[in-house]
Amino acid sequence: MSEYIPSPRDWVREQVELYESSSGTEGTTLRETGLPVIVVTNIGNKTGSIRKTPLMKAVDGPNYILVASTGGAPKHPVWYFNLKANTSVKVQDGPNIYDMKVREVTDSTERIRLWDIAVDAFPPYQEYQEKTERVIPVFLAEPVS
Ligand code: F42
Repeated sequence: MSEYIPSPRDWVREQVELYESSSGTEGTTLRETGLPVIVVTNIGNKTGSIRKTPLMKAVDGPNYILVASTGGAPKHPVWYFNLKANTSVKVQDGPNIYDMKVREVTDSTERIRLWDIAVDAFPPYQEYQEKTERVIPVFLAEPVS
């Protein structure tokens, strides 16, 4: 069993702690926005340790759209590389936890469709894309049957 290493960012670590300790009934929104958040458990691509990454909730049927925006920062978040290296994740959505497989969406038609759903769910993604040179990666997490 790998070790869990919490996020070095206080507000992120505290959100994960509250989310998990309340079994997904508290800490489930992004601060004052009231918009829903999921927690994606992933494996560190160098350490092999367990990482827990809160992300905005955007869904396409049973699938979750994961947007590697980090507020429009110039570099991809580290979890992007974790998901590229280890595609098995757990997604906690409120009280429900799902085993899922992720893939980066590279097909442009599919990406546009999923990006639009994600922006509807969390409009600041569009501003984040406008403020960074990189194309913000989009993953689709699909249930493992
Ligand atoms: N981030 C997003 O990108 N999109 C969102 O929709 C989003 C929503 C959101 C909602 C609530 C919330 O609390 C946070 C939210 N965030 C969102 C922020 C998100 O949770 C991450 O904190 C953010 O994207 C930064 O991710 P990061 O993976 O770059 O995190 C850094 C700070 C981090 O934890 N770094 C670790 C560290 O110790 O510095 C490394 C973690 C790691 O995975 N290490 C790897 C390993 O092997 O263990 C190796 C690292 C390497 O060099 O490859």
